[in-house]
Amino acid sequence: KILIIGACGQIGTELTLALRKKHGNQQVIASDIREGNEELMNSGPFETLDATNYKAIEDIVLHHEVNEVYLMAAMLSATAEKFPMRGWHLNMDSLFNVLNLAKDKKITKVFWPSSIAVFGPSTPKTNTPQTTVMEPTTVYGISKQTGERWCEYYHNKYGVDVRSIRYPGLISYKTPPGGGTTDYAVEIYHKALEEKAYTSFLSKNTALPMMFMDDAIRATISIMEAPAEAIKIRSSYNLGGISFTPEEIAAVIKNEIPEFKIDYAPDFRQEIADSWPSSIDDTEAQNDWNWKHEFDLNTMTKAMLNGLKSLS
Ligand code: VAH
Repeated sequence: KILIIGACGQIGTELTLALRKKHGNQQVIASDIREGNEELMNSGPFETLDATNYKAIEDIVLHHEVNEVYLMAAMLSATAEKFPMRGWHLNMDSLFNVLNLAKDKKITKVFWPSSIAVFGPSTPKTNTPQTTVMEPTTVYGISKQTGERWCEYYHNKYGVDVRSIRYPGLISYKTPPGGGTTDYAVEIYHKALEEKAYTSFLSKNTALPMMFMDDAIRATISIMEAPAEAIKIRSSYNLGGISFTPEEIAAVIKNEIPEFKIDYAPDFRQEIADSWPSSIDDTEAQNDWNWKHEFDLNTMTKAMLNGLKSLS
């Protein structure tokens, strides 16, 4: 059985639905600190769970005969800057809980998300390579860089089969934006439909690596289904996708909504965005487990606007 921890978050929600579709609703247990949307809650088993509580996770693993865990619970970049110690403890304690369950052979496979936030101002900004200088300047980025080091350590020292992806900014319409710096690119679609205008908290030429959620979910399932010997990187894989600025995404939205207007009021999140790369080289993911993204800015924009309209 599969357990998703943080199943009601931005990735967790869509990952749970995709895994239930693939394996059957009863094979995938969703868990989170709070309940999720109707589609998620009505489609299969749910457990309330604090990801920092080892015993609580162990009870669920034993009770439901779980053998694979996707740990999707985390505090994202902008929120973690407001609550550094809470962010650090949530992101790290939850990872140690799951890695130790695997070390003790109570589960056999782990997925853990990293992020382009592991890169910092001294990292090469364009086509950022898999192995490079990484001096993250955010609590979230530090926790993800440390988490990668521990995943690789548990794999090398204890044979834990943990797999990880450095997600770019993810764009989706099924869940509201959740405290991420890249979430301007989610909010902009909601505001374009509701108000035909958006004030971006990042400046117009801030290019960031991004990906439509459908691609990210496909990548997650793909890396987990690859044979263990194909996974040569046990810290975390770069995952490229598209790269755009607020000005560029606004221009594509205008193609669909001609009267859409954007203006710019950078806030504290500008400094976070400026510390991250603008595009990512994911050659290793392409070579090791045949990764290839499908959505570009145009097809993502159509999917986002149609998706939001279908929910309203
Ligand atoms: C954030 N969406 O903005 C997340 C992600 C690369 C960005 O880690 O914090």
